[in-house]
Amino acid sequence: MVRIFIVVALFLHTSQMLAQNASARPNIIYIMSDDHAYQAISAYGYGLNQTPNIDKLADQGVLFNKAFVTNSICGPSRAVMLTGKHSHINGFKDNHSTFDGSQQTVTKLLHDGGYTTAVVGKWHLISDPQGFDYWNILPGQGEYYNPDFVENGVRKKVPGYVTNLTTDFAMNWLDNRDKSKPFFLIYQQKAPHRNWMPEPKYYHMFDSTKFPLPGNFFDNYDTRTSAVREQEMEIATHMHDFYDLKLAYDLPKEQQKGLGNNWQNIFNRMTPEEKKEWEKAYGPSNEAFFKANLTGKELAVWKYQRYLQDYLRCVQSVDDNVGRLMEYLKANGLDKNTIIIYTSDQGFYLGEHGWFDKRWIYEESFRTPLIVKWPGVTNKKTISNSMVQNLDFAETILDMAGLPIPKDMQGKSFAPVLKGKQKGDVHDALYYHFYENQEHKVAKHIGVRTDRYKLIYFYEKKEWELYDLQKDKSEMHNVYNDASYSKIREMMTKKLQEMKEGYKDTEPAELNAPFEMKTKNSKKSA
Ligand SMILES: [Ca+2]
Repeated sequence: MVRIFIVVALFLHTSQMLAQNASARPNIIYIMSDDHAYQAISAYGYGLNQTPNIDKLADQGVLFNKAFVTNSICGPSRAVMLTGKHSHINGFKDNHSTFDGSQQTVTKLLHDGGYTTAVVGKWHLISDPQGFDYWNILPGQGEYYNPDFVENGVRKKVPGYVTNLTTDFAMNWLDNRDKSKPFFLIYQQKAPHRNWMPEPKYYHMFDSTKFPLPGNFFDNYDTRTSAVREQEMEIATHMHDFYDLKLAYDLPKEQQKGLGNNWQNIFNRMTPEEKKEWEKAYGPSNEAFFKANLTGKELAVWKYQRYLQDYLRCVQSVDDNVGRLMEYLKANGLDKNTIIIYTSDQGFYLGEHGWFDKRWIYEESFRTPLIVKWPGVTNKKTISNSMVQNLDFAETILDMAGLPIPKDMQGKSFAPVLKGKQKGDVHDALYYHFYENQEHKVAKHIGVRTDRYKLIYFYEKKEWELYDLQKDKSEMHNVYNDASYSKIREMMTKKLQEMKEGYKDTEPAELNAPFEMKTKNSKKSA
């Protein structure tokens, strides 16, 4: 009798512990939109648009003002997030790479640690996802209208708008998941990636809005290196009339090449009814545009306005769908124990320096929005100025899940910042390396940013830039050759060298700074 009692008591004790553990371990939803600029989230205070649902996350979470990436482009950023390792270590350096899915990832560690795992939406790592109980991803960049999805290896065309469909698939998996385990869901929107095709209900949003031009929209790149002067990402010059600016529908055969062909294929995904609705929406303003016959600065400003209208329309659907997902969590009793991370794979230029796109270590593309809501931990709106990086995401997620962080990951958990236990910087300096120089002619570069200064080395061109961010937030004045900054230049060059070695980056082999660096030995002999 006593023995039976002990056995029953032990059983009850064990099952209680398991239940407690399960409830103590938070669910985690990692939301990453593609190319979502922090300037286009109203919680960041830029006033371009309203994102009430993302703002609600910030109302109960920590909004990071100084979150950065290591390599500002789609695939590489995703690989860094999954591995907690720089591009040269995880092997995915540019969008022409293929991710080695056999390596250690945060997903596999969570899965081994008792989580059920899924990824829906944008993936862009070429190889199939590994470590996920369920995956339903867009092939490549994905399409806005009636996109193909690949569900656990099976590809099919799905009618609908991509941003809504991604949420449908996420909620469907949540309904059908293994509910005995905590979950980790990677929910990644394609929007608002180029070529910015809005949901029909937003075709006329911002029709009468005149967006203010950034102060440096007509940047002439004075004091900057040839790397900057030779780029091809200016709104005025490098946007495509049909693919980017939607100034044509069906194109004549001879124009159906390059991005023209891309546009035609995208347009042809629409049903005849959808095409009619599209032409009705864009037709009158296109007609007015052709009549006006704009040139020079007026033409550049017109392109900027259309770019922002379409970009921000796409963002609106992203925000709606964050709202849908949050409502789902609440309705299913999951809101109290689910951590929400909202971020983008990098920042984006909304006309700053006259640009669209990303890639550079300059602030708009180096930075990324980051908001973390952790129920029971981050209960009121908090702004953090701690420097953190997407290199830290895997470590932070493992830390929040109560799992150990492998020693070979290169970032740091910023969970102490979320808990309010750490006020200072997570990093005193950040290292950056951009490799891809095919599209937009952005030269390869490495760089380091401290709280005040930024040093950039375009190593194939052997050109340097240095910025004092306290005096020059918009990075318009390269002070590399300014004698009053010679000590800073030396300090930052040493920092770059140290970080490059610390992270085991071997490219470029030498920094070849155009001045004699005082080493420890030369100081001694001096
Ligand atoms: Ca991206």
